[in-house]
Amino acid sequence: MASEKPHMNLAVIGHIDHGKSTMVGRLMFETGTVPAHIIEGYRKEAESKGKGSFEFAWVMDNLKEERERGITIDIAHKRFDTAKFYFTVVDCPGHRDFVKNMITGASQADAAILVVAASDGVMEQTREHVFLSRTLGINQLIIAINKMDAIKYDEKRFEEVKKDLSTLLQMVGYKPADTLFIPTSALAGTNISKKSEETPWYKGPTLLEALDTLKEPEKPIDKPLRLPIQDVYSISGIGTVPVGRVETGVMKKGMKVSFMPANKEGEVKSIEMHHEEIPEAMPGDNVGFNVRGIGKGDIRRGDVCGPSDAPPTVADEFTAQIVVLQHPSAITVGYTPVFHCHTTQTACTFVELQKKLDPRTGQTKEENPTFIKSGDAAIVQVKPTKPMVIENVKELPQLGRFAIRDMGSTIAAGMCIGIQAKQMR
Ligand SMILES: Nc1nc2c(ncn2[C@@H]2O[C@H](COP(=O)(O)OP(=O)(O)OP(=O)(O)O)[C@@H](O)[C@H]2O)c(=O)[nH]1
Ligand SMILES: [Mg+2]
Repeated sequence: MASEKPHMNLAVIGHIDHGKSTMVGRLMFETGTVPAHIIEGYRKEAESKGKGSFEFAWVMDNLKEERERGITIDIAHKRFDTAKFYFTVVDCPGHRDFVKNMITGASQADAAILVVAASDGVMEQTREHVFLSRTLGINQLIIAINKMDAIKYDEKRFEEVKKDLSTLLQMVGYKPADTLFIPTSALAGTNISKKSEETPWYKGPTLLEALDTLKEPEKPIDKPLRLPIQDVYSISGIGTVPVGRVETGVMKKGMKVSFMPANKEGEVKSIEMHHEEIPEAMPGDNVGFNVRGIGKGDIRRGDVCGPSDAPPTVADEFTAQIVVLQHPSAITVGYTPVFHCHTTQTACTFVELQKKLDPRTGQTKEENPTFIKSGDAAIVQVKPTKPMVIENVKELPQLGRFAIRDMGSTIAAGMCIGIQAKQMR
């Protein structure tokens, strides 16, 4: 059902086992989205399978393997309402093998809750997720310092973890002073919907109150339409139905659209959201739409749909500003990792290292460096190994950010600051 409340896409991120799924389950419970008897059912079932305490996590973790291993593998979308917003929440996996699923989740989010277990503090995927959120354009972050029950609600430990997190936030460009840090227990329900007596020293908002302080995302409706394709279906009686989220602009019925880099054209016949037909789709809307003139095999995930008179830009080469998170040795010309940008995953070659920058000030430290390594920021020239759509971050930030991955880990992240476009017709 359509809601009167503004819509927010929320990602829940953080290191493995820090309580993300439990937190989402708890939020669904406290907002009345999931009734108590369902949780009770999960509690009994989980206990009988030796997985006691996973009852809230199971609201999110539906896959058999997820439940057996007690971890999240794929991203799952759920909906819940607060006083002010209706949220689509994406519970991201913390396991390092599933960071690519976390990237997909984070790239659809307007805001994130970072869950950090008070006992562990800042861990490897805490860093990686914070870094990725920033580069994927999540500007609003709320921090839940979780499992406070496991450390007897100790204020000193809370402050310690908060300090470490502040250093991390500062480093990647979030403002710690503008960020809410909340002591929580997802399992016990501490400071989620009610202030807890266990933390009399804490004067800030509960998690649900904090969620209502988020700012509604701007809807870039005056920009040209950009809708990265997530999937393409062929539905009998209807035809080809690509699905994806509108990033910028508006899609209207009757519109002539182009898919790039497939370089195919068609006309939008109908648009559907949550199984209801709608006349137009706005930024943030996840839609399926039927296009006349396009076959299922003509387009695929990673293509971007835009107006035929202002089609998405296909890059022959592009200039990127990147920050290297971790690389076992050094990045040199010729290196060809995979770039994750909107819904595409494309191998791209570093063809030129132009400048090394000071990551804090952005000032040039070295012209034409021979290599760059972990912790460096740089401006580089990149050539995709096959055609891909990317946009200048100044014009269309939603399509201009990317993560760079290689051998199962995130090497770097960055944004496109210049494009040599390929002539498509
Ligand atoms: N004591 C305590 N345990 C918690 C709390 N929150 C979660 N847990 C426990 O931590 C374990 C992992 O919880 P999950 O919610 O699955 O963690 P996750 O962050 O979703 O893990 P991944 O999705 O695999 O990254 C489970 O045993 C939970 O019961 C909490 O606030 N306090
Ligand atoms: Mg989980």
